[in-house]
Amino acid sequence: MDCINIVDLEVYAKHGVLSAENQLGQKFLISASLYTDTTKAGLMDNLDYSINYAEVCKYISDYMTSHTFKLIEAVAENLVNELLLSYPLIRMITLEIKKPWAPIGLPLKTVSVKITRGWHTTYIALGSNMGDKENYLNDAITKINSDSMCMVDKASDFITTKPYGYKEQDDFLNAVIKVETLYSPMMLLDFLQKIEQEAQRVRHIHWGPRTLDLDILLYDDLIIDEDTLIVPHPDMTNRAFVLTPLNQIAPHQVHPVYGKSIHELLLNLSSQN
Ligand code: A4P
Ligand code: MG
Repeated sequence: MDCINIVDLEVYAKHGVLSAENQLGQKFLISASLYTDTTKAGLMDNLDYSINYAEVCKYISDYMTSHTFKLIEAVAENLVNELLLSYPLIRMITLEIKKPWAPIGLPLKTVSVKITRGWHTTYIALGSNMGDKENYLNDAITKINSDSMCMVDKASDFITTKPYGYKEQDDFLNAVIKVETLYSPMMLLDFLQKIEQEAQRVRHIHWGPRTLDLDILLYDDLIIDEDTLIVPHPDMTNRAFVLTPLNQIAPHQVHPVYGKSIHELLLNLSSQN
């Protein structure tokens, strides 16, 4: 991806663990790589299609001087989030904060923290088969979209489906949404589980009735195999109630394990049934 680089922007600010650092302040040097697509701005020679680096430098300088954190890790984490939220054209940032005057009682050139954060594309399956199903799905989409760390980019139609797995239960209403998020996969899972809990979801039977089920289907091209999170969702390729709405919004998306598009996976599944 294209990149706009800011190198060693100098700011006098008051971050540090020692109280002297918070009172007297010291010099910080900030470098930022702003990943974005510069093609349109380049072809049109028009700043409206790019990120104004003068504005970003002022933003960083103002942020550094109007906040006080103990750790430069915290400065970096918070500043990156604010930049990603304030400048929608930035897809990813690598930010380095150097502290050349770090008071450690020994000579050093500089100490720094460098982090990379950005927007990620994830697909989330929604399901409900209790109470006002449509309302549970709509409510969940509104909650996800209202969170500052998430933007719902696309939503499939809501489809009524016969129960898969445990059959002695009401029909489901299912959908899939495409979400741009700043959450890591684990943070996203926590966030979605909170929304499930708010829907008064109680778990009695595995694959049994539920007011709201939110499953992470895909997260970029990542393959995750942790105790509490498996991505891509391990059973998604066997589920028409997942592949049908996913195919509606992302037919050409490639499954990172099988290397096949969602459209192909749906055709395979249909031919088996
Ligand atoms: N977990 C692991 N990976 C993921 C992931 N990618 N996304 C863990 C979300 N969670 C993931 O899930 C149990 C645990 O899975 C979570 O705590 C998380 O750490 P759960 O939803 O709390 O429990 P569950 O519902 O009993 O099991 P599960 O496997 O989530 O059920 P499913 O797979 O969601 O299936 N038929 C139709 N037609 N439509 C449906 O929507 N849904 C189910 C439930 C069954 N039949 C259905 C439908
Ligand atoms: Mg689930």
